[in-house]
Amino acid sequence: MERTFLAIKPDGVQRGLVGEIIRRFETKGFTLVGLKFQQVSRELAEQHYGVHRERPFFPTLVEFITSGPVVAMVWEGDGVIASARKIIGATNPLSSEPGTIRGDFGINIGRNLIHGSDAPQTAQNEIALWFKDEELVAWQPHSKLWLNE
Ligand code: DAT
Ligand code: MG
Repeated sequence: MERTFLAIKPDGVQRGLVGEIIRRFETKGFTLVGLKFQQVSRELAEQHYGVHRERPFFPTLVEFITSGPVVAMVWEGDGVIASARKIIGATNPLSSEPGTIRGDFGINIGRNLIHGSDAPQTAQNEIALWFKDEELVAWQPHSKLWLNE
């Protein structure tokens, strides 16, 4: 079953949007299989955003993601990687469609509330970076039969 890594960034936590953001993935029908609330180390932040290392915004990005606690999550479901990216919205909240998380709650690219893996390989790498195998829970949601034909 497909899995993706999502993280509510420090702005989402500080603005009291944790419940609202989690609700959107829950009510869509995806399954939560991993969840932790943590202060991110500089080392983890730099590894997570390693692909952006040479970009001018890299130092402020790392500064921001380590500035307060984040909610790290793994979600499961058919098509969850691409669907979660749609639910999250475009990178710059001013361009994100209303109805998306960034479109509904953000106005600045450096405060865009949530991270989501962008492809299967990235999802696999990010899940392994943030979670140990034993921190992920395989379970059968009772709603499964009512969500799938
Ligand atoms: P996304 O988070 O939509 O996958 P990304 O991977 O391109 O976007 O960039 C990672 C984060 O870096 C993004 O959520 C916000 C920040 N960022 C991206 N482009 C930026 C820019 N041009 N200026 C400032 N911050 C930027
Ligand atoms: Mg990205």
